[in-house]
Parts: sequence; structure tokens; C-alpha cells
Amino acid sequence: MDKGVFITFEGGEGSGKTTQINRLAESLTHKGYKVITTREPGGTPEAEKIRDFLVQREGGDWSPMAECLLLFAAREMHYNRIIKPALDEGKIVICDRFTDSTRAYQGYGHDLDLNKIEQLKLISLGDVEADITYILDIDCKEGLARSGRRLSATQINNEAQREDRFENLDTSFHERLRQGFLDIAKNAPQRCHVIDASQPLDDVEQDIFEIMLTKLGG
Ligand code: Z5A
Repeated sequence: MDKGVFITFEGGEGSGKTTQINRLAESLTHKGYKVITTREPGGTPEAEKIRDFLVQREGGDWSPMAECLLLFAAREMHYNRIIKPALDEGKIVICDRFTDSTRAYQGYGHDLDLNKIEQLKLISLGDVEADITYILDIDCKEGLARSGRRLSATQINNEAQREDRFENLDTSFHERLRQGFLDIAKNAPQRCHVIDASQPLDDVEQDIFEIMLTKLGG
């Protein structure tokens, strides 16, 4: 491939993004594609520092606009230093969350004006969007239960560093978030594919891979 493919995974807490990204990356690598996986917030050492502010329990009490500015600061460096160079080399880039998460979490979830989010996106990234976005959709309670089980199984020495600042928000926040992702998908049907993430792992994987093969032309 001369030009790479930019794939993003989106969804609420515990929707299975990380698990499915690993599976998709393995299948595509097995088929001979050059694949990199990355995540947001994060992906560069600088952006990983911003991640700690945003997702750790004691990371800070940020306003939605401050969160949004930090996210685009991290994303600008991540895109230009990691994602774009890999795409230019013809690689497939699979990213755990991207701009749709800002639209859903800060916009729908925290009620930040969606037009302001689009303006910040234009300033920092221009018209950059993924080629394919998978939105893993799951009932909020089920997703939070999965996420809670994963968090409690994670070994951590300092509780203040636990990545659960968003998990700890109330159920109505997570309901708005879910609806936000579904609206985003409805408004960008060429790019976004909603996947029923409540299915068993293998079935979710199969739905994702079938769409991928169609996009890659078999
Ligand atoms: N954030 C934001 O506000 N604005 C932005 O612009 C961006 C991010 C980019 C970090 O994201 C936080 O940053 C995020 C929003 C905010 N909110 N939080 N918290 P993150 O992606 O790193 O965090 P996350 O969404 O909480 O990830 P997660 O809990 O790790 O979920 P996941 O990656 O979607 O799921 P998973 O780790 O693959 O699976 C979770 C568990 O469920 C695990 O034990 C699996 O084995 C299990 N699982 C997965 N799939 C299944 C199925 N199908 N059946 C049964 N069990 C399953």
C-alpha cells in the first residue's frame, strides 16, 4: 500500500477496544500488513504525561474546556509525530480513541459546545479524520462492570494513579456518552461502523474483521 490506513476504535468504558485492537492487529500482521497500534490520550512521551493528568484519579479537577485543550495538545503531537509518518510509510495505524472521544466525552458527556470542539480540531489538525472508525456499543452498566473488573485486577502501588477518573462519573454521563457515539456514527456513515460489543469476543472480532476485509478489498 502506498498510503496507509488510519483506523480508530471508539466506545464507552469497558467496551472491549483494547482487546479487539490487539486481535485485529494480529490478524492483519498475519496477512502481511505492516501495523502499528497506539492510543489516546497518549502515544508520545509528552502526550502520555497529559494522559496522567486527565485519566488518573488524582490527576486534577479540569474544566471541560481545559480537558479539551489538553487533549488537542496531546493529539497534535501524536498525529504529527507518530500517526502521519506511519501512514506516509504505507502502514496500517490502529488507534485506541481519537477525536470522536473528545466529541463524545467533552461534548455530549460534559456539555462542551460541539462547535468549539470542531474549531479546536480544525486549528490543531485541519481536516484529519480516520479512514475507518469502529464504535463498540454496549449497555453502560455492562461496560462499567467489565471495566471495574479489569481495573481491580490491575496491580497498582499508588491508588491516586489508578486510571478511573471517568469510570467514577455518574450513569447519566455514561448514557449521554453512548448516545453521543451513536449520533457521531449516524452523521458519518461512510467512516463509522457501530459494532454490538455485548456479543462474545469472537463474534465482535469477526464483525470487525469482515468490515476490514471489505475496506481493504478482500
Ligand atoms: N478521553 C476523553 O475524555 N476524551 C478524549 O478525547 C480521549 C479520551 C481520547 C482513557 O481512555 C479515558 O480518556 C477515557 C476517556 C478519556 N475514559 N476513561 N476511563 P481509555 O480508552 O484508556 O480507557 P477506557 O475506555 O476506560 O478503556 P478500558 O476500560 O480499558 O476499556 P476497553 O479498552 O474498551 O476494554 P478492554 O480493556 O478491551 O476490556 C475491558 C474488560 O472487558 C477486559 O477484562 C476484557 O477481557 C473484557 N471484555 C472485553 N470484551 C469482552 C466481551 N466481548 N465479552 C466479555 N468480556 C469482554
